Amino acid sequence: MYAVKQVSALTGVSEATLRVWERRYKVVAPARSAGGYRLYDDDQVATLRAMAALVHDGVPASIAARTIQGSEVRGEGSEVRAEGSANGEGASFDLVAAAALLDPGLVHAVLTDAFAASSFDDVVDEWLPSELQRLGEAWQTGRLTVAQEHFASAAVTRQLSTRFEEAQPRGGAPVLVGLPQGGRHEVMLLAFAVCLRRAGVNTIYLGADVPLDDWTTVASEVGARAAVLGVHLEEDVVPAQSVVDRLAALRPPVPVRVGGRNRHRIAGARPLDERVSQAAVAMARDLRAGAL
Ligand code: B12
Repeated sequence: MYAVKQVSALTGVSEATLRVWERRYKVVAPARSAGGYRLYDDDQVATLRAMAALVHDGVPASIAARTIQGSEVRGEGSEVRAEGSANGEGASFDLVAAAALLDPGLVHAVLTDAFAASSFDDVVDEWLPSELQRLGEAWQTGRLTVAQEHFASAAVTRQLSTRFEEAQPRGGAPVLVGLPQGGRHEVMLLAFAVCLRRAGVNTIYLGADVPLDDWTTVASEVGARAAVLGVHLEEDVVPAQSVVDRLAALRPPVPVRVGGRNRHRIAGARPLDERVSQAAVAMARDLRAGAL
């Protein structure tokens, strides 16, 4: 049997936290010595080690507790929702916790619950950017691996792609939406493409890392009405500027609008609103009014 001090050394968890896990989450129920001190057996130490590993990976303690107790966390977005708010961790539908668990059912449930709880516009303007930022922080601070981040952003992309397909394709000269060569941050751009299609615009989504020459080729082939580029990183500025310049040199010229953090650094292209749904509605309005 081990005293609490020894268990703390074996698990790397402070004595105070061990007591909280016992009281609040009932992960273990240590025996007591004659003097009333806690005594843990090998199984209990193993349980606490497993819990510590999950928490270290960024899983909220309450979810970690239920996971190791084998309760029904998997596939239940409502569990994550309850935990998110109980922990005061901000997001009600916790994408980061789902990513940490690498559980396809759970991440799907988190996303479908988030989309079911609010309008599509609110999800893409408020919830999604804040969750992506949390995902980025967890990744940057080592609480999530690159694989866990990829797992979550791929799931988000799948959800958005489905909604893009569901939105009714329209006629008329199309608007091209994509990232410049080298650019790979496509989640919000895809969200914008969904909003633009929903706003009644014939939208061709080209996706990430589109080579420079392809922009002009495609624009000429389809008779593009306009183009939208995402400009996220510093490194995206020069390739994005080249696309804008090339499309401006076509006859007739193809006007470009830009979104993303570095959008203000592009000359000759109007920056879009930060919120993708607002940006799409405004662009659709301008297209209808011939003001583009
Ligand atoms: C997911 C992700 C990835 C995924 C992208 C997958 C995909 N399919 O999109 C992958 C793994 C590919 C990736 C790669 C990299 N990433 Co990354 N990534 C992220 C993460 C977690 C989310 C990105 C995202 O979608 N953000 C969307 C929102 C949250 O970002 P935002 O700038 O605030 O955007 C706002 C508005 O501008 C607007 N918006 C955004 N886009 C658009 C588009 C339109 C049209 C409109 C209207 C509005 C709009 O919406 C937001 C709401 O306000 C961020 C974290 C973060 N804080 O963003 C890191 C982050 C952007 N990545 C980062 C880095 C460093 C990289 C890499 C260089 C890592 C590497 N060493 O390989 C590469 C670069 C890839 C490349 N060449 O582009 C850094 C960037 C730091 C910096 N210099 O600014 C971040 C901030 C993470 C971090 N904290 O370090 N990444």
